[in-house]
Amino acid sequence: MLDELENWRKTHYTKDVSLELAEKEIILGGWVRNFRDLGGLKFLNLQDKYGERQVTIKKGVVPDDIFNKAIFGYQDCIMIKGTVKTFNKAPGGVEIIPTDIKILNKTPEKLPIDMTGESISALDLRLDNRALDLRSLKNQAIFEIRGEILKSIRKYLFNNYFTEITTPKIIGSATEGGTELFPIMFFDREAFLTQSAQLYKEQLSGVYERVFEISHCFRAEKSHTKRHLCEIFVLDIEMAFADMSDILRILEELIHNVIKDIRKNQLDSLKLLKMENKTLVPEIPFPRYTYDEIIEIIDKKCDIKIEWGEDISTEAYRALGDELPGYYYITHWPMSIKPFYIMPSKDPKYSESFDLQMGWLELTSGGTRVHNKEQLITALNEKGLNPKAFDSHLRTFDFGMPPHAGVGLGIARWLTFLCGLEDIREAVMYPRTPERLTP
Ligand code: AMO
Repeated sequence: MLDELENWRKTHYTKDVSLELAEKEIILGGWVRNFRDLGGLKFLNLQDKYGERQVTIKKGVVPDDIFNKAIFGYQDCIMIKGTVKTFNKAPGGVEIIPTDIKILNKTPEKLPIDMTGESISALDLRLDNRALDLRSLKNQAIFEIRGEILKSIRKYLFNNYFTEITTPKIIGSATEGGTELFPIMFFDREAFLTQSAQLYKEQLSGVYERVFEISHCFRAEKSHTKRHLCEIFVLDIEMAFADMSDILRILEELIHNVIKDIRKNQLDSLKLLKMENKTLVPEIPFPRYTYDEIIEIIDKKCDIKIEWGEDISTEAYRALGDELPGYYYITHWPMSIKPFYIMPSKDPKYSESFDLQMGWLELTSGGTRVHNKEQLITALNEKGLNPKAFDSHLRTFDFGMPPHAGVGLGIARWLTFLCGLEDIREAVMYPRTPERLTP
């Protein structure tokens, strides 16, 4: 028989149960992380969204009916009413001696994945059971850090006169060139899921001057790497009356500030992930290398040849990461491998574009944009795109579009790195990859 919630309400989260509450009566609610029955003594680790506390159930100390009722399965959903006692060896330096218990929901005898923290189940199995898996202390730490990143990004950008925008995710035609789009039915017409807020954020930089959006984008790439997803969450920034150099400065200051906030507000999460000595506040400005300098480093130091004009291969990035392990910029990429909206350099072989790298990992791309309509139409034609398909976008360039520049940063890529994770899927609550559509 399961208990009813009735008028029981949590008085605290586990993290708030500290020595100051000694001898006070509290109500906690959560799940059974661990349960050991030693005969006359039972130990229960109750976890909630913020961590865990120990509940000690000793025969003769707790009422007999409560002692007898205290038989739990892993991840049973329970509430405990009890008194806080000082106990050095327990998490938080306290234990709870129960006066009453509610068992609100039971779990099967055997859970599909390990939830005690003693072993780590295979990632695919964990993802199959994600809502359960997300309760692990490691996942709690990862997603607390993610929350801090988003909060801190907003804080920094609002303090710097940016306006938060939201742009459509259902679009009528390609944003970035027609490839990698997911088609959908929009009533009786074909439409697409957006692959980037690019065009809308450019348009809105001509309205609100400094804009940002943090939102989903969709990439129909059949990539099977540890850094590619089909549904991504991207920070998009766009600034008017600015060029690439302004974005380089804003972005490094943002990264610097966000990591400072993570260390200030989420040090325990970093510690749980054993990243407290690795995820350090980086010095700014970040080193800047041109594409030409980078392919030379890859050639001279890594002994890998990149033909001028080619993208940098994964193998070359991996080797480069050994040479340049921190944050650094790669600027002035060949125009031939950049999208139509990127401004060519004075020497038009090159472009006013950049990537922010973290070692081997690409975190962002961005650059100065073309703001002249005729030049943009020429660029579309040169990339083999039909300017007619961009008609409504191009029209906005008739009405005084300012010079502008911007950047897009993949949140999950950055989180993967900040938390020292192996696979980007670990940095997303419900990842979408070519194989995974559920849960
Ligand atoms: P880009 O296509 O480089 O640029 O995307 C921006 C950033 O998003 C992340 N990202 C991905 N992360 C996981 N899986 C993927 N499949 C994936 N694709 C991209 C990366 C990448 O750096 N409109 C431009 C940005 C701009 O110029 O402002 C754009 O979308 O971290």
